[in-house]
Amino acid sequence: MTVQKPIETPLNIKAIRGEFPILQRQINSRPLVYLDSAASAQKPEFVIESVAGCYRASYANVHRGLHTLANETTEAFEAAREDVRRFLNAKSTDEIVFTRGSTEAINLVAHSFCRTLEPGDEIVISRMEHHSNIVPWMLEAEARELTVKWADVTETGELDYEQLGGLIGERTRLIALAHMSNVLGTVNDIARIRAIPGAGDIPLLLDGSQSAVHLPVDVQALDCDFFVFTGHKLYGPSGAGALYAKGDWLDRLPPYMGGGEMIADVFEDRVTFADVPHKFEAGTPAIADAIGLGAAIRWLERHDRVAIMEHERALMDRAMTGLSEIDGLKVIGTAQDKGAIISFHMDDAHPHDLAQILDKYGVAVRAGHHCAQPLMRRMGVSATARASFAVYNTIEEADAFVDALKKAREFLI
Ligand code: ALA
Repeated sequence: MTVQKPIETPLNIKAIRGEFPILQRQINSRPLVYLDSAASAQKPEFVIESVAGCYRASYANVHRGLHTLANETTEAFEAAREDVRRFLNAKSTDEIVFTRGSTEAINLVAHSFCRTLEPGDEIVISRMEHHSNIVPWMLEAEARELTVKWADVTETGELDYEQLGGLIGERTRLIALAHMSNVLGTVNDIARIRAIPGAGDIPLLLDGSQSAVHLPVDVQALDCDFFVFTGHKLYGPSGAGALYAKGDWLDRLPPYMGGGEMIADVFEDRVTFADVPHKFEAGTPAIADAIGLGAAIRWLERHDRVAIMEHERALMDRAMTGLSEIDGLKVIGTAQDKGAIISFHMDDAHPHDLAQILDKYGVAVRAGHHCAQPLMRRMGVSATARASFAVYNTIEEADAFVDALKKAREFLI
């Protein structure tokens, strides 16, 4: 076991861990070391109870009924919208749409925004995007004769800001980028992107799936037009996420899905729409999950966001130091500003084999292309293994991960 100095943090990590029942599990007769939170984080009792409590004690459909349960549930659902607003520092709850997650939120913007464009208009994305911030734009580009332009990524896994600047032109209608890469951990410099000549006035969508978890986020300070995130990575339930759309964007855009709840009146020859944000929330939403997302936010707000970020980065640094001692191990993504995600490969060992061997030691990591094939190609790999850290991880777990990898190396190489 590598012996290093303990990490100092004002957070009571032991108490935090105690709130996550699943972290008590043993995997293959060893304590679970859960390093796959970038894929989906575990849930504290407070969130579990909020979802269960909704079904147990106060559940009905929202915005429709006039009975007590319908009113209580609508109140809890709208309170969760206020939780999202406060969490992102949006100006108004009218800027917040509940979605199933980031993917649905980006599809919503892609569909509605691109309907306002002309053939030949351009969307700028980057090679470090998750497929959820690639495919929706490609689908729209094909349907509407738009062009998708690709910002490049450097060897260390940073955005090539200069090349990105060269993509901005008269036909650029939107820039859509990850705020923090799910593979590299790179945190993109949004102020720098805004400062690129011509880019400051172009609508900007940020995929906050990772950043909302790992960084304090303020959509007004970021000056983005759209920001999306998902609940299941934020210690909340799967099936609920949110879209932030600045100011009057939601008023200006046509709806995404049609159905109940999003209408004002339906006639045989025309439809008028509900006020925002309801215009974008067709059908019965994921009621209990949205309420659980609000609970996850309130749970997270009990802790200092900067302290969480520093704790996670200290764990990452500790693991990175350990990994640097392993022959043939290469970390993909070494940006200056990097959140607590480490993607790596080891000589010729297949990342899937690495993940399976780590699992034998109770260590859960993800392996594969991480829904980012253009990035894999750019970095010259077909897959990586990925360890991602969360607030509940400990220094002992960072060490256990490195030790398990050393054993995997002895076994595989
Ligand atoms: N988007 C999730 C990940 O990066 C699933 O693993």
